[in-house]
Formats: sequence, C-alpha cells, structure tokens
Amino acid sequence: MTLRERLAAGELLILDGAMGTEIQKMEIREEDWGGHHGCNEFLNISAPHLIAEVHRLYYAAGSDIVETNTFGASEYVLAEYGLADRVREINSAAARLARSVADGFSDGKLRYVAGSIGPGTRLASLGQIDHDTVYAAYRPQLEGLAEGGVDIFMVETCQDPLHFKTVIEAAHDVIGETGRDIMILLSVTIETTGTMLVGSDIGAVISVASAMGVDILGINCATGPDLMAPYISEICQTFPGYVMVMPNAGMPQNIGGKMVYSLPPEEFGQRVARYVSENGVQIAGGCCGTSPAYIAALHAATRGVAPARRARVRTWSLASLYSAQGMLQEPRPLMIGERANTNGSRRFKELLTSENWDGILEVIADQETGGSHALDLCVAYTGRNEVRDMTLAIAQAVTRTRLPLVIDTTSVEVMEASLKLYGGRPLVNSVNLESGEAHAERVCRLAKRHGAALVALTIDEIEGMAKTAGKKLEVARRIHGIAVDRVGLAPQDLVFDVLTFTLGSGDQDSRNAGIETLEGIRQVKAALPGVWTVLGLSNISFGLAPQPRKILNSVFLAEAVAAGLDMAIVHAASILPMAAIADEDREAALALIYNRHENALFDFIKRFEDRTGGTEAASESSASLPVEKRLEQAVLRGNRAGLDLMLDEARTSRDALSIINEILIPAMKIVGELFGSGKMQLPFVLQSAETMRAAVDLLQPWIEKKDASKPCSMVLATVRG
Ligand code: THG
Repeated sequence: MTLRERLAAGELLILDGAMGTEIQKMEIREEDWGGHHGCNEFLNISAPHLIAEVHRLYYAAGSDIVETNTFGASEYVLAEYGLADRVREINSAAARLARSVADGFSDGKLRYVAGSIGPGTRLASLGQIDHDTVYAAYRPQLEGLAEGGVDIFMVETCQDPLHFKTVIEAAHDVIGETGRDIMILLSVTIETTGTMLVGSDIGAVISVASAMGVDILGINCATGPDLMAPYISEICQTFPGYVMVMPNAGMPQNIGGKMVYSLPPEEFGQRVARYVSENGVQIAGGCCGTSPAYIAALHAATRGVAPARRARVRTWSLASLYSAQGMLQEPRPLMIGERANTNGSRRFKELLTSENWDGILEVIADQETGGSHALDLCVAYTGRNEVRDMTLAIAQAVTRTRLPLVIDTTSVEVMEASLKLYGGRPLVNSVNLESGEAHAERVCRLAKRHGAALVALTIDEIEGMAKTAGKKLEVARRIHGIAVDRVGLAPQDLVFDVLTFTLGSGDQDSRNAGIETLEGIRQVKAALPGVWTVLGLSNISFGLAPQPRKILNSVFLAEAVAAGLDMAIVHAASILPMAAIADEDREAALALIYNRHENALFDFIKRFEDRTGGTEAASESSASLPVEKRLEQAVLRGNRAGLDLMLDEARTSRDALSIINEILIPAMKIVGELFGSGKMQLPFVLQSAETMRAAVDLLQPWIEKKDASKPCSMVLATVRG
C-alpha cells in the first residue's frame, strides 16, 4: 500500500525523531567532514554508515517514516559550505540511503521515506531573499529527493509563508515533470508568540496551505506538545487534508549554554497520542531533543489508538501575510476598500506620482480601521512602470496591513510580480475574455500556481462588457469552463463580477442596467454552484452628485446583497445603512434601479437638488423632532455633525448620565440589533460607536464624580472572528 492509501484508510503513521542531536552524540572524525565541518548533509556521502545507523534506530523504534538527512540541503544553504554544485547529488544520495535502510528490514512491515526540506536561512517576506532565488535553490533539492525515491516532500520548520509557497510551487513542478506520486507535507513552526516568526497566525497558514494543494499540514519545533494544542485543534477542524504533529521534547531550556529538553519520553508519547485519539492527527513524530527512546514511547502510547475521524472540510478564505478572512461574511458582503486606486482616486494618484509611499500606506491602513475586510490596490498609470510601482507598494504593504490584498491590474506581468511577493492568499482582480481564451487561461494558471482567488469580469472579445443578464451568464460560463475544467481552479476560487453601467447618465440604452446586473448576479449564483460574486459598487452611480450617489449606491448594494452578492468594492464611508435612509429617498432610488417609470432619474436627481452636501438624508424633516429622537438618529446614522448643540439642548431638561443611559445606550442597542439581524454592516456600527464615544466625551464635564474607592473587576471578552 502506498502512504497515500494508508492515510486515506484513516491509519496513524509514526515519523522519526531528531537527526541533528543524534549526529551530535556521535564521534565524527575530521576526515568524515571532508573539509566541510558542521555540514551534516555532507555526511550522507562522506559517512553514510553513520546516518544509516540513525535511520535504522528510528525504524527499529517503531517509525513508519524516517526523514532524510537533508534539512539544510538547499542550494544557498549548502553554498555556505562551498557545496552549491552538489545539491542534487547530496539529496539523491540521502534519499537512497534512507530507502536502503527501510528495505534492509525483513519483517514485512511497509516503511516510507520523507525528504526533509528545511526553511533556509533568510526570510523572503522581509525581503532578505527573493522568490526566484528560493525557487532556484530548492529545485535541485526536490529533484534529488525525487530521484532518490522519497514518498513525501516534507517542507518543514517553516518560518515564512512566502518561503513555503515558493518551495511548494517548485514541488508541484517536480512532481508534474517526474510523474511520481509524492505527497506534499507542510510543517510550520509556531513560536510561543502564537504566530510564525514573520507573524502569520495559524488561520493564514491554513488558508494558504489549502490553496497551495498541500496534502498534509502540521506543526513542528519551537515548543513541546502542550503549547501546540490550539493550533492542532484549528488545523484539524478547518484543513481539508491530513494533519501531522512533531513537537520538541518539551520547551527548550538554556542550561549552562546548552539546550536541554526535559519532557520524559513517556509523557511525550502520551500527550502526542491524545492529539491522535482526540483531534485526528494521522502522522506523529518528534523534533528537537527527541531520540529513538521518544519514538519507542510514542509507538507504545499509540498502539491500538485510532485517529479520531475528522470532517475534512475547507473553509474558503483569503489571507494576508498575518491572518485569514472568510470569503463568506455574515452578514454579507465582504467589503473591499476601493480607495487605493489610481483610477478611482485623484488623491491616491497624486501620492503615487510624488512617490509618497507613507501616504500610500496611510490610505491603505485608513480603510482597515474603517471596517474593510480586504483592500483593492491599483497603481496603473499611463507613462509609469506598473510592475515597479506595484512591487514597491506590495513589498511595503505586505508587512503593514492585516487585511488581504486585492491585486487590481489587467497586466499579467504585474500579477506575476505581485504574486511572487505575497505570502498570503490574495484575490487577483481580474480575468476576462477581452483578449481571448488563451490569455484568460494564462491568468487562471497564474492564480492556481500561486494559490490566489480570482475575480472574473463578464467581458468577451466581441461584445465587450456584457449588458444583459443572459449574456453575463454566458460569458461567466465560458470563464468558469476555462478556470475550473481546464486549469483546475475550484469554483470557490472564482469571484464573478457581472459589472454594471451607470444609471446616472440618462442614457436610454442603460436604463435597465440595474435590473440586468441584479438578475445577472442571481443567474450566476444559481447556474454555477460554489462561485462567489462581487461588484464595483460605485459604477452604478457615476455622474451623479455626491449625496444622491451615496443613496443610490447604498440602496443598490442592499438589492444586490438580496440577489446573492457576496463581496463589494466600496468606500465604506460613502454608503449608508438602510435604517438611515428616508423611505421616500429609498423609493426614489428603487424606481431608478428597477426603471419603474420614464422620469425616475429626473425625479431622483431633483429630490436632492436643494439639500446641502454632507447632510444626511431626511435631515430637513428631522429638525422638528424632539431632541431625544434626533440624538438617537445621530447614533444610528453615525453622524457627529451638530452633536454638541443637541447635547446642550438635551441637558436643559435632563442630566448627563440620563442622556447616556436613556438615549445613547438604547440607540446603540438598536445598532446592535440591526447588526445582529444583518441589516447594518460593520463599518456603520463602527461609525455609530464613534458617535457614541464623541457624545460621551462631550458630556464628560457634566458627569458627577462619585467616590470610586470600592475596587471591582472587569472582564473583557473578545468573540473570535
Ligand atoms: N470591478 C472590479 N474591479 C474594479 C471595479 C469594478 N476596480 C476599480 C473600480 N471598479 C472600483 N474602484 C473604484 C474606486 C473609486 C471610485 C469608484 C470605483 C470612485 N471614485 C470617486 C469618483 O470617481 O467620483 C472619487 C474620485 C476621487 O476621490 O478623486 O467613485 O467595477 N472587479
């Protein structure tokens, strides 16, 4: 049986323990180092009997799989020992050596070999090494291991997602070229900080690993088994493949300049066995400080223990370098900040032409606090070098924002350069059929190769932007065929944008633009199961004044979400929750969207002509309301204008505390209920909270100070996600 078949059958397989510490225990003669003192990997060819003995001890202790002695056998690591030209030879020899030890047993037990591939010495996400250098350095290592007959590529002790993405990319290439069935195992190291060295949390790791086609995901090194519990649990719940764990023999302690690991073998074995029986881990072994005695203890502790059954379902997500963001937001939509776009913002364009990178990063970061879930980034500008501008922007943005990027470009070169810099799982915006199927296929392959999700626009080579719902679906089906059937992307990797023309032009031809777009969303969601939908929301209202634009965008967004829209490219601050729009304004917008009568556009524009910019809808009618009601509306709408005057007025009839307790807090409660029922999106909730805070600040001087000598405890809880 192959390793793949045994994992599919739900079996547990035992890995080996540490190699480095076993080598340190041996007497290695100077001539064995062959002038490369300290290069453990050289021993594979200079003193193979020593390494073979370590493998034999582990197999004898109960390992089903041993790791080759090739942790540091990539090109730029071996180059430090002057061995850059012997990468393939060393890896191939190491794999054959482990294979021959496995074959030397005559007990009939099946034994496997994992090719160990370490993290190297430089961090790609921090710019210490680039994608192409990593790729080139690991290619010959992977080729050598494949040639020597490994069953698994074990990309382990990873510190940086951009690094492991690149190695896995090379691994898929080598598997494709050799035609061998080699499983891909990714094992990351989660530090005591709770993240990888560069700051990525386990959610980001799972998102990227799933997208990169990893068969087995695990954790090794850094800590003993105990501290791995939350990460193992999360991987077991949300990673669709198999799970591995390989802890140290307890937390490393520095005693007199030596690393000491103090967890006894039996305790180690029992703790790891619980990950098998309780969480469903299927591959287990040991990292630093573990020896054949630990593997024997693990083997004994897991005898007769069946791995818990797991659901093995994937949670679809995007990810930044640091954390993941579910593609399904509840309530919908996932909001993509639109401001960092040279085509959509004059300010951003000016920041780019003056190369004000701090300003650019500020535009990006501002949207993060404004409630966006992801960030569109477009730096296309005629006369400038887009590859250069995009790589400069992404290289800086990558480490400075927690939100996933949406790479907005039509250039394949820009996409590729961006993807080579990005350690997360981005959304590429976009592919279409304007330049034919071959071009679209190239973009799809690029997304697949780098584990990205992809926006697909309904534009074809003959008619351009599809205008009717039927045509939108027809183009979507063609792109779906290329992406899913030809290239192997999942339907959930695709985000269809059925596009819309503006309703603000009065153009006879585009009067049904809103209807066709909403119907297009409905048809795409119904006909292509699993795919997502997105809209550049502002397109619907181009040409209108800011105030009516805001109303139309907001009402159209609500209609689109009802039709099945999953994501929207928006300026969160420029849309309103339905609760903040007067019924008559909403009706006028709906008449325009659904083309209910000849004068819909005229009526809609006229409604807003007399209203001064910046004030909220229906403000004229609210002036006559009692101050309590006006304060409530200010909180509901997140509108701070005139707050000080309203509070002064309210204080003439009640004290400051009663304003807070009887007006402001009940208003926030309504906000909470609207959010809970999906009628108000997070950015608005934040604006309401800001208004509440501003009001409390203004009331502060009038709040009586009471003696607060009695101490009390406060518990703050944070809801995950
Ligand atoms: N679909 C997809 N991607 C897209 C779009 C889309 N990317 C670009 C664009 N459309 C979405 N981004 C914006 C950004 C800004 C504006 C509209 C869409 C915008 N800008 C104001 C204006 O033009 O009036 C403000 C200008 C300024 O500040 O200078 O409305 O549809 N997949």
